[in-house]
Amino acid sequence: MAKLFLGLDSSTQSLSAVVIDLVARKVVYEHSLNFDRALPHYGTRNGVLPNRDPLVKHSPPLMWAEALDLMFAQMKKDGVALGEILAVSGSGQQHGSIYLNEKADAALANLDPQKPLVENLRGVFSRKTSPIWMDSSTSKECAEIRKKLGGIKFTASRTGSDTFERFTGPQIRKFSKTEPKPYAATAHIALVSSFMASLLAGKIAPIDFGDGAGMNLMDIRRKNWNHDAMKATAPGLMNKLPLLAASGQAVGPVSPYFVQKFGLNPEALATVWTGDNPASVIGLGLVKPGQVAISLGTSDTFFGTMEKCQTDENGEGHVFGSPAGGYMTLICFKNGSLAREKIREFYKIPDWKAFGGLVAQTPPGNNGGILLPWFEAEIVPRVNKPGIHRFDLDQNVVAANCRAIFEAQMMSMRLHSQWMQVSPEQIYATGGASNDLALLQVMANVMNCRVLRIEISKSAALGAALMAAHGWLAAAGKETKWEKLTAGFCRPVPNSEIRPDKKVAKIYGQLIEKFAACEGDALDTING
Ligand code: XUL
Repeated sequence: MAKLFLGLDSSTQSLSAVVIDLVARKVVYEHSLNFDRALPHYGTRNGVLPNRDPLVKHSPPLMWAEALDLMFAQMKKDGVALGEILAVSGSGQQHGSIYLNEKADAALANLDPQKPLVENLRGVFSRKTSPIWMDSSTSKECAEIRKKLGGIKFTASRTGSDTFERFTGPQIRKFSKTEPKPYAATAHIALVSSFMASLLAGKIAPIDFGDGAGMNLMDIRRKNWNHDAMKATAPGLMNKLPLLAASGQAVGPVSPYFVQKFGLNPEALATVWTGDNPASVIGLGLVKPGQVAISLGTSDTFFGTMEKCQTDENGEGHVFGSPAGGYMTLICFKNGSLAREKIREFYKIPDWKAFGGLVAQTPPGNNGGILLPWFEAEIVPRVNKPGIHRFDLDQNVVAANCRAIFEAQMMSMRLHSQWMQVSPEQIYATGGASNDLALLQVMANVMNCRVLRIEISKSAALGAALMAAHGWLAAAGKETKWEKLTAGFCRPVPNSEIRPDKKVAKIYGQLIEKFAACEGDALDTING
């Protein structure tokens, strides 16, 4: 008999669902619903409400609730055996916050299946819109909280990250300062993940240790709310935050709303959700300390798992709780594909194959030539003034500049992930540019470890389905090892392994010092 688990991912632009069968060890259903197209009456663009201030990015929480109704209706229509689903979990875009008033508890407990969720939720919000992770309007609040917590190093070592504009704490502070009355009327603050979990559970759901770490409010080591951080953020915050719990942990049976309306099993478990990045870590199978994935997208991101909590004293990288226990890191390099494409365009190179051919014409290490490709303000390292910096590199030598961008990006990843004190055994490469073999070979050589490609389109929703299975097994008293649970679901692309060339790796082992010095010089010049 099948054992079905549902994972949902409420991201910026869409809601996705993945159903897995744990017995057959495969994905049996997947579907995505794009907010702009499926719910045009909210007027969002790419999931975000237009705003005159380019720094302000909000979304309507009712849209996310309505999408949940639509998704269940679609699954029912598609013949998904909803009555056989044993547990539901999920993930949400990180950092976004929802503000509920004192009517929320009763509304959640009495969701009426005769009415849509949107009607059931009328009047429960103390703030109509939700600031999301793309919002960067809280620089002032970031500085205020950081100062009260004792600077970058202390903020990072207590909460897992320095303060960042998109993090929930600075967002809550701005709301409490600019709209004190609606803030005072707020009985519960939820993250996107815990809001969606609350709808499914029919009660306020906990925030998990993964998404909770994206708030600048959770003590990253003790995994409880940090009093100093709450005090530095806003008055009376303790009473507005829900409990913290492990992702996948059972909250209770699903709300009768979903049973009566869509035929979900009344015994199906609603569980604690997490953030999309922590869920992706599970979906990609990074469940053992030392496992690392690099996603090569518009921005490049470095995900890694760690057993012990190490924080970045420079405050560039983030530490979140991992749903598999222990910790994970997320380091985001903004000038990823964006910068690679700029170089390709600048030198008028027709395609990536030709680009790889040019890289091959130059020796690894580029005869010491270094390029710092900060086409856009960079997150890691922190660079506020965009600019391209060249060291021992002639702008007119095309091939050397092509190699230089690949080498710079990989050396930057190596340099800025050292604080984790994790030497990866292997790296999973994912994202759009991960089919570029020339780039992956540079990655293997710079990181001095094997690189394997992995292609999972809905890694967060898959991770959430696996979290649901883990939570259900735990509730039944059957603790299961994550490695066993994820095996078979997350497999690298066959024959995709790229091994490092030991001689070349040695060259990078030396060049990294020069790279770090060049970066230091460039930052000194920028910062005056
Ligand atoms: C992570 C972050 C984004 C969102 C995207 O810190 O801000 O990756 O989670 O959904």
